[in-house]
Amino acid sequence: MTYCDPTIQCRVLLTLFLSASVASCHSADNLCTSPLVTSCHECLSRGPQCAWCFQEIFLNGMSLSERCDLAVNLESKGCEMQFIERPGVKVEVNTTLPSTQVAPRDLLVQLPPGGETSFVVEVKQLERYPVDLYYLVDVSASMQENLDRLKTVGMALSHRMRDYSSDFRVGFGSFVDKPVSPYINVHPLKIENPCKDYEIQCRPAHGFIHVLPMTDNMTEFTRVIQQQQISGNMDTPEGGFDAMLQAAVCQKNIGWRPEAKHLLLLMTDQPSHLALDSRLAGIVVPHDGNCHLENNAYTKTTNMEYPTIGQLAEKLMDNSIHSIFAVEQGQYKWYEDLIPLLPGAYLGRLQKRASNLKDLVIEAYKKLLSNVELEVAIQDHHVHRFHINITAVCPKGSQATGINKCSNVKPNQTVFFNITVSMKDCPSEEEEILIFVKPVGFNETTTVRVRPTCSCRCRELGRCLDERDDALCGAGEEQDDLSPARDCKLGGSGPDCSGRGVCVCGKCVCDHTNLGTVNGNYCEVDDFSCPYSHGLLCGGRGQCISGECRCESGWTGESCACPASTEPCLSEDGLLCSGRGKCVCGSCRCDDPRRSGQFCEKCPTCDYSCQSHWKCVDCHLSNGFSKGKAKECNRTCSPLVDYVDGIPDVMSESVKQCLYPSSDKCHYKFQMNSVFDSAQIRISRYPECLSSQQYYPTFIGVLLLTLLLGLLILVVVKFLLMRKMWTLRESPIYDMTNKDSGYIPTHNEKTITYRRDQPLEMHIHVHKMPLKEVWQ
Ligand SMILES: *[C@@H]1O[C@H](CO)[C@@H](O)[C@H](O)[C@H]1NC(C)=O
Ligand SMILES: *[C@@H]1O[C@H](CO)[C@@H](O)[C@H](O)[C@H]1NC(C)=O
Ligand SMILES: *[C@@H]1O[C@H](CO)[C@@H](O)[C@H](O)[C@H]1NC(C)=O
Ligand SMILES: *[C@@H]1O[C@H](CO)[C@@H](O)[C@H](O)[C@H]1NC(C)=O
Ligand SMILES: *[C@@H]1O[C@H](CO)[C@@H](O)[C@H](O)[C@H]1NC(C)=O
Ligand SMILES: *[C@@H]1O[C@H](CO)[C@@H](O)[C@H](O)[C@H]1NC(C)=O
Ligand SMILES: CC(=O)N[C@H]1CO[C@H](CO)[C@@H](O)[C@@H]1O
Repeated sequence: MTYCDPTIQCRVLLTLFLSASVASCHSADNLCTSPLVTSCHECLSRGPQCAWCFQEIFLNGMSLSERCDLAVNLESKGCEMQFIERPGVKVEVNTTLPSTQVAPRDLLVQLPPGGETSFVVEVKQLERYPVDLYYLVDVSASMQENLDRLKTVGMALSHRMRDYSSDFRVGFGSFVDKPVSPYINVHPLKIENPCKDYEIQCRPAHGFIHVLPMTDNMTEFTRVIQQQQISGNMDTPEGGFDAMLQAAVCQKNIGWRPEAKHLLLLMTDQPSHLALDSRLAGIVVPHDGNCHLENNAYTKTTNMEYPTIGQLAEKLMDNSIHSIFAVEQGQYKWYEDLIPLLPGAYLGRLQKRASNLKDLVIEAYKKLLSNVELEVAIQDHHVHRFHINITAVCPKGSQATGINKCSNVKPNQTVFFNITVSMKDCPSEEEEILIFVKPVGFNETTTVRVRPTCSCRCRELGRCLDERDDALCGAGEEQDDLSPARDCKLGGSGPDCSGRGVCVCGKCVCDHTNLGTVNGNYCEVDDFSCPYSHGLLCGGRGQCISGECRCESGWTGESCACPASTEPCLSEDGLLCSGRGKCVCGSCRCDDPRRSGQFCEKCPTCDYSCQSHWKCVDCHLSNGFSKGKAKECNRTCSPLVDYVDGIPDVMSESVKQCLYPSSDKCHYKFQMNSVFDSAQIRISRYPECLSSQQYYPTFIGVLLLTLLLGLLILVVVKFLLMRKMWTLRESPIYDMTNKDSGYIPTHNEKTITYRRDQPLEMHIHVHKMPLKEVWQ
């Protein structure tokens, strides 16, 4: 009969479609990356697609949030596979449990928050089942006729059922109502015999009495029915639900067989009391849903409320019970409204004197078996956490009635249910959450054990939640390193991680800022807070540590822009900046602000007269042109002088030729570059002197020449004056009348008297110019 032999792996038949729907999302809408994510737990909570890298050396020093990303991104960023905490959806099927009709029986589902998974549950209705039918009969006075009918119907039904069932058993129980006011008349005599008014002997009212456990001995069944007596009560509704619940949950007493189809037939001509009706009788304790039978009588009937419909439905489900309501016309409507609330229930119209009872049961059984319906139950306080979508895939010839039900399913046909489970959020505690997938009326259930994957193997960097996972956490030898003694303070003081990160297990995990990246063991290194040079942080020649450039060797300065060596400042003469300046940051800073040039060698505004260098030349001369002693000459000239054997005549504006007269007869030639004055003073080693033989003749020559020239001028002047005198005598124009023309006073005498307090006489003698003299 079984279609899935437990010894054979049921997997073959078990078409399980797993579709782990891990949304592939692209970086544009990547939920995982957020600076707010600082732990694996937070990361996984962001969505099923998020993964966490717990590799310790991953992106060393990077912000923690970098560890949360899509798994593919983490991998491309360099996180090794085994260090990626990926919540992934996993479905494991436990094939160890035998199953005849429902497969799989046991599923383990790993779900991350927000994750979703689908699986398929197969349900197959067998051809023939053992059947347990329990007659639950309302024995209030009005039911007398029905009860009489039952005495005869038992045997006949048993015969009819052989066509449908391999093994048919029946049981019997009776009910009236809670035996308290106002449901019954509490007059002592009426309690004893509620039918006293009708002069009939009937038995006291009762909540529920279990009369006959399941049996296949129809003789016995008939015997018991015949013994049944009518009872009585006062109000119209009866305590049917109270009795149903007990009949459902008291599995042992009733004798329900696990392998059988359970049919609970309720025969009544009245509606049933509902939970809160019991308050009329002052009963306020809610029904606890448990079996309370003692000596086959329901003991809590006067203490506990009627069950709610939900409670009843749940208990019927749990105990795989199909309920059949055989009610009379008058109450049909009332029960019709109730049926949709009770899974696997059948409502049939009971005719007068229960004449159709046999057919009704057969009809109900056939109908109930042809319906395959799935119900899902989630552990109480987790209901809100899950969303479950069921889609029934009905076999040929059947109809889907609702999403979770197929009707008209024939024996041997299989119904597939595609079940999608999604978990919205994580439970506060690590626990396995049970979801029961139960086909109505079947003795088999699928247990889905949901294991929320909300926490990580490694909760934090390098620290394992579970010691067994040490290897996975990649921290085997690092464990000691993570002792609390190790701190995150640079140099043992100051804020943790330089105030730019968080200390996790003694290791800094640096913040992520928009300015740039922060890293280093103490988050002390960054790429933005140091001086720049040539557009590069620390000139590209150093590390930025705690806001200061730490330069590569050979470089110095705030932004590592300065060569550490003074070599660039060495002028040709081997001195720093020609001895006229200091070497600052690889270039010369001249002492004399007028100076310039790479080595302070230029000085266009300095004094360049030849004389200004005489002192210098003199110094060199007095040192005898010795290179060693030249340095003793003053700075102003000592290093700048070059001694040459002879000064060539250079015709250049920048070169000045000078003489230094060392004595009367000798001079030293020197040459000075007016732009590059310093190094370019070149002094001729040898003086140029005039010898005495050469000197005197020249001198006398010049002297004689001067005398001769003077005489010549005198002669010429005399001659010109004589000519003038001649011309004056002959000219009438210059007739001086009475005056002696030969007399021209040679002096003019004037006496000028200035009037003052003490008159002072001044005599000014002005030589009179002789008239005849030529004045030029
Ligand atoms: C399968 O289910 C049985 C019974 O529930 C259980 O004992 C067993 O450990 C499960 N096996 C696996 C692999 O989950
Ligand atoms: C069936 O029940 C009757 C009376 O209750 C009894 O006499 C008979 O032995 C029973 N049959 C079996 C097979 O138990
Ligand atoms: C369920 O019912 C079937 C058919 O009657 C039976 O073979 C199987 O053993 C039952 N399963 C359980 C768990 O009782
Ligand atoms: C349930 O699944 C069906 C079919 O896959 C789909 O049409 C429907 O929208 C789903 N309902 C919900 C609430 O997800
Ligand atoms: C149902 O399946 C069983 C076993 O596989 C087979 O013996 C039986 O004939 C089938 N019944 C129908 C109606 O197909
Ligand atoms: C089950 O339902 C899910 C979601 O509606 C769907 O993705 C999947 O393909 C379905 N599986 C089958 C076997 O129909
Ligand atoms: C030769 C010469 O010029 N010597 C001078 C060098 O400079 C010092 C002071 O700087 C003077 O005292 C020397 O007279």
